[in-house]
Amino acid sequence: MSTDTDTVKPRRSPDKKAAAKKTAATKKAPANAGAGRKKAAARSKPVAQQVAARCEVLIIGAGFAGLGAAIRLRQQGIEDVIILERAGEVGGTWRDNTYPGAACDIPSNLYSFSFAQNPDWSRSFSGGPEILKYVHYLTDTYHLRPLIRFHENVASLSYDETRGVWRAVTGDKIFEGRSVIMAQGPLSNASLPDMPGIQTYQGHKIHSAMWDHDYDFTDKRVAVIGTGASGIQIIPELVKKAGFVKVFQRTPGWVLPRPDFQTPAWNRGLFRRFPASQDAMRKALFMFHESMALGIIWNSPLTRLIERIGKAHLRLQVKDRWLRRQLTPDFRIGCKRVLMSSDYYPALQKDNCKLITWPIARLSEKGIRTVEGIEHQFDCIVFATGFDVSHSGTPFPVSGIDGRQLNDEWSRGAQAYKSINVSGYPNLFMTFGPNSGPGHNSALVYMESQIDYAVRGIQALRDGNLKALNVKPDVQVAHNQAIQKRLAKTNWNSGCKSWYLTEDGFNATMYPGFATQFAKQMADLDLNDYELITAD
Ligand code: N01
Repeated sequence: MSTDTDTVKPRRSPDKKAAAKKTAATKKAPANAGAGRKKAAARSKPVAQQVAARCEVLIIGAGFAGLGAAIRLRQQGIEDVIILERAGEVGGTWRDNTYPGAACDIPSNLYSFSFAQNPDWSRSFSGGPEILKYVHYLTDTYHLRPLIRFHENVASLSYDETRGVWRAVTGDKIFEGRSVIMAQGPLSNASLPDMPGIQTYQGHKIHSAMWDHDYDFTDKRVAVIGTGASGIQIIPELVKKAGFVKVFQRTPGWVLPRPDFQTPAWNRGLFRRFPASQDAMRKALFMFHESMALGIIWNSPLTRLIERIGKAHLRLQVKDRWLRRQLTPDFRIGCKRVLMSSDYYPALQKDNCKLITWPIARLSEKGIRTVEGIEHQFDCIVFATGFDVSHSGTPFPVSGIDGRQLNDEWSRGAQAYKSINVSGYPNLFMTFGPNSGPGHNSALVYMESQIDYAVRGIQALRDGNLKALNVKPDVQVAHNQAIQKRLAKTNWNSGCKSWYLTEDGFNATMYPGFATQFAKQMADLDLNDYELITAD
């Protein structure tokens, strides 16, 4: 057995722990929470660091959202932009998730920016490396590198209301911006589960989002914990190499076939010569995914039809009745993220693969002990167990007017106005903010409309010579009441457990509607919804 040292450590932020305690109290999220503000303000008081740079717009994160925001800002003539990136390269999710088999489960023609389409996608569903190449293409084509400060990990963000300026504190520097676009991504913090014995295990540990490319899986005894979107992509690759793979499944998910094929050369030529043809393809894909919302988001006859397709896919690929039973989901399709794979079920049936459905009791020195008392011994455990999602907290302390802390206000579930602004935090724009998650369509479509909204807001500050735009609290409350009312009728809130929900079931993640509705809501920046604070 390998005795390599750990590659990742269990992570659970103290903020999140505190938030979890508070969430137990109630299911209803408050508009504002004042308690603890003074203490929190003191905590976040800037230390005596030097201001490294000032700019009009600070962007946090150089993934798809941050880079897209910088492109759109510049296209509107807003050039004074700094992007703070904690790593040494661009790419966010696609830089970090390099596990074997990483790919997107949304067609590439839709999983790209409408203003920077790529006619050369090699496959219908491109792999991680090709998506990362596209991110690099965006960075270089739009000359974004000079804007990026690499290795600047934002530790806190605070608003100086006297000056109307946001201060981002990184290790030993301060960056100031009149506006901030938070684009750090909702799934950027890999976390190992809080499993008993996780520190005891002496073998190799790898998290899906922090892959160890130096580890040789050849002939190794490998466990994969987790059968979500990451797990089902990793398993078919591991069974090709490892001695054996045991898959620890807690909840079987709905799996639909993934029609992945190589793009024919004529098709790429057509897209290059006639960009309108690619536009038309993108629109067709968009409308197809929109129609899926009727079955994925809401419970309808289409839900049953999609479930039938899922069951037929399972029946076609798995002949063993007992295995089929173990893989049959017991929740409504759409409640958790729908999985797309044509090679996951076949991989599970390879001679060197075994599905384990007994719950895990604990990790031991040599492997995993399941509740019926068996110890499974492994050289390596792969954790495809998901991320530390901040739906009831913020990735770093954010303090607004009067030192109010976003973490406190969100302790019972995050909420914002149109997913992008929060009252008391002027000129702060979020991408993938509360209730902007798509369940059926491309995340980039949602992201683009958020970016354009932020750009319009920043443009309004300029045009009106304003110091700040602060969304009115009552507008935010009314918006969220409507969102939660609509969410109550969706499949996400139909009773299963997923990363979309807080521990007490509050849905701070998903948008309860079509992507078209989301884009429509974001197309309209109504200044009446905001307190306009004029420049002195
Ligand atoms: O994480 P997940 P993921 N003991 O949270 C199990 C995006 N993504 O990394 O279902 C045992 O979905 C957990 O079990 P259960 C996409 O948005 C996109 O796979 O909670 N098992 C589950 O099976 C996705 O939704 C692509 O019962 C434990 C799994 O681990 C998001 O990333 C590709 C456990 C976690 O599944 C996250 O996906 C990949 C425990 N203690 C990811 N803790 C695309 O293709 C957790 N599990 C675009």
